Amino acid sequence: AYKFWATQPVPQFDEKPEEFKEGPLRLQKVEDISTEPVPLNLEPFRWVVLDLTNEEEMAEVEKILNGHYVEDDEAMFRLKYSRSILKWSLMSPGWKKQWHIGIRSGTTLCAFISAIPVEIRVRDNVMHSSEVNFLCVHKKLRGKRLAPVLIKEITRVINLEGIWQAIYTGGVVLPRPVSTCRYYHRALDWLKLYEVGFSPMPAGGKIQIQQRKYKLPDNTATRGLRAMEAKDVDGVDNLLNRYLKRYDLAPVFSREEIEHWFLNTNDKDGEKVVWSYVVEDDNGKITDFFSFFCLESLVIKSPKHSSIRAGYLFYYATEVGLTTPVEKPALKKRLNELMGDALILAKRYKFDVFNALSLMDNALFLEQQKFGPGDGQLHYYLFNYKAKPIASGVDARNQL
Ligand code: YNC
Ligand code: MG
Repeated sequence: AYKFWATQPVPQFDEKPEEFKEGPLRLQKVEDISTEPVPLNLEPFRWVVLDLTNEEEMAEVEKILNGHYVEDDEAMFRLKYSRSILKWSLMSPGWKKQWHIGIRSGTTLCAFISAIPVEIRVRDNVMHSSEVNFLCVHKKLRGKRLAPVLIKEITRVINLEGIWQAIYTGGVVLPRPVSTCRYYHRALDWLKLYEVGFSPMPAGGKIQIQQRKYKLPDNTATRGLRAMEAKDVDGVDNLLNRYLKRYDLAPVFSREEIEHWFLNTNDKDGEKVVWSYVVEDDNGKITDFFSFFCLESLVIKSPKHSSIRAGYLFYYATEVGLTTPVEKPALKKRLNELMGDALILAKRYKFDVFNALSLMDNALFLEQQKFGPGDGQLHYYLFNYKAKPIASGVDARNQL
């Protein structure tokens, strides 16, 4: 049934995961990779590399994504990317211009795909890899098999850098997820979410009762909690990379990446996209860390509200998870303290909803913090790497 994906180096559905021998599916050499773009054979389309340091070209990417990117099943909401969040997610350390690929018809950008370099660990194997995102085809050009061509072209330019693996996610089922997560949502402004049709009224419910259910204190409670600053980069680097070792599939962050993903000071004139907090103990040691980013959704049809401001839980870490053996009740207590404070901060910064996936140790706090399951699932995929199913871990950047 998967005409294109059946030809790609990914595990297929008729294989038995218990028998998977973990590792790459296809071995190639850079000298065997074509230096010519994949043929488009489709008039009037042509390939373009987008220069995102050029504000006009960035505006074109913004335009196609904001008009044609991911919507919910009922087409009520569509992800809405600010200039700042696009810079943050597409121009991370080591980014390459040639990994920002478009298809133009005349002067119009009508399709896009991108990748960034990342270091990914699958169990014990750390790989220089790529993260593919923002695959988008103009609504009027759907179903014309442009997606496979875009995927083949990004594969080619990634391969030219001597990189053979990729991680990517999607709401659609393809051969073959290595992990599957569910989205959870925690209302911060319940009334607004109700008015735009995101949150239903429970049977026999009342507005005031719902609002009371989601009410939060004004102030955070964790002693020593404060916003992360430049001086905390080493402390966070150390803590987070140790914490991520708890999981079977996780990124390995360089110091530069810690700065980029959690402080994002490169985009000085831009709007704030990421909020990061640390807990410093009496000896000046960073013992805990959490972060969330802002991604708006356009409300396609509501007379009253034009967008929803969503906070997405990003990475976190706590020393409490690093004692051996890990005491689950202690970790559960600590994560609930930290996430309770994250919600208070998100509310303070005017977020309407706080989202988290069922990844990392999130199961320990989702229910207690009044998150509810959404309809959306997020499937994680590895390209050219066969791995047995992975229950925990995974890369939180893939919510972007
Ligand atoms: C998808 N999301 O199954 P088969 S996520 C991958 N990811 O192939 P056509 C997808 N493949 O079944 P359309 C996919 N969606 O025949 C569909 N496909 O094997 C497959 N939506 O192509 C599909 N963005 O061009 C089928 O489909 C083939 O015109 C059909 O275009 C699809 O960014 C799409 O949801 C998604 O803009 C572009 O619907 C379009 O419908 C669209 O006829 C709204 O394509 C936005 C949206 C996707 C968000 C994302 C991650 C993408 C990962 C791509 C795979 C990367 C692999 C690694 C490469 C590097 C390797 C190295 C090293
Ligand atoms: Mg198409």
